[in-house]
Amino acid sequence: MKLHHNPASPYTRKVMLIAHETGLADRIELMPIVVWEEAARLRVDNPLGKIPALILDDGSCLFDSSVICSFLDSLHDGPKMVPDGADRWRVERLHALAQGMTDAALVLRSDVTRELPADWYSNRMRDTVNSALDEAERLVPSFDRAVDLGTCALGAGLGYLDFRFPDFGWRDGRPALAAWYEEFARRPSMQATSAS
Ligand SMILES: N[C@@H](CCC(=O)N[C@@H](CS)C(=O)NCC(=O)O)C(=O)O
Repeated sequence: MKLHHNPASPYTRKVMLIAHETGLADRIELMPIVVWEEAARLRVDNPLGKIPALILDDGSCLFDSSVICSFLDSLHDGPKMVPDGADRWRVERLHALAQGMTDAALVLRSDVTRELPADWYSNRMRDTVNSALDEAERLVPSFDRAVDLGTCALGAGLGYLDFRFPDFGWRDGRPALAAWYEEFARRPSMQATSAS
């Protein structure tokens, strides 16, 4: 396994902490990257242009850090990093708290480093949305009419784009995704939860 990695990234560090604690660190080859300078190279593996991203032996790539940690936890026979039973929700809640705190600290950090041109960060985020949409367009044939956590997250995200960014034009050039969403948006769950 290979990990797009930078020691300054707290999410990457969390993954490597789990790898060490579960005895898997030796199986991971670290591939150093500076995300702000090498977004194009990173997006080949992770459409979101973020680290950590773990390349598996079959060439597929797992992201984000929570998914990678769950994957690593499935590979070993020692004590699980996310326990079963009632303790699971205590651990998951603490994880969510730590993630939220880290997410907020990263926003503070990007404010500190704002000698960047005014639109640099929002342009990068726009590229990330488009790159994720392109990947979703590619994945639509694999959905097979599934209703699961993945398709519900996608339905919610696309609905948000329509709600807050009606001129974004996310359907342009993405006919499969547009057709999938048109049908998914008719589900009673989508109708019952619409903000608009
Ligand atoms: N939710 C993601 C967050 C990953 C993340 O934001 N990583 C930062 C580095 S610490 C990054 O790659 N930022 C680049 C960007 O946001 O474009 C995870 O848990 O993996």
